[in-house]
Amino acid sequence: MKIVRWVLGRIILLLNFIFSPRAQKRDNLEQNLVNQDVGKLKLYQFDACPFCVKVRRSAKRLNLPLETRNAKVAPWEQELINDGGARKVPCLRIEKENGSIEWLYESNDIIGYLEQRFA
Ligand SMILES: N[C@@H](CCC(=O)N[C@@H](CS)C(=O)NCC(=O)O)C(=O)O
Repeated sequence: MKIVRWVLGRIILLLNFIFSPRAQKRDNLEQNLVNQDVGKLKLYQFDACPFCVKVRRSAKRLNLPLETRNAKVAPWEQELINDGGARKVPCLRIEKENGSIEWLYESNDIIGYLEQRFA
């Protein structure tokens, strides 16, 4: 079962690489502002998780330099469990303007949030 999952994961990564989405274009000023905002977001994820790939594709389409954190390794795994509340990926850590942190689970909700904020 582990091997099947590993093989499927590699296939997903390969397809994602071959059919990489095209990034939305912005002028430099606008892109710099977006980059600044995206700096407050961190995506806790696994490389070959299909739900995480879906979110990363959305970030790429929206041209967001979204930092990813591998939730299989320290310290991100423990941070996700302790602060996010569950060892489930993808999860978006959102640092708000007042400094408070929101942990957003569910790939569709994360994509909805990114699109609503950056599309
Ligand atoms: N409905 C969720 C499904 C997420 C999900 O099932 N993620 C798996 C990885 S693909 C997970 O975090 N499993 C927990 C674990 O592996 O510990 C979504 O769309 O984000």
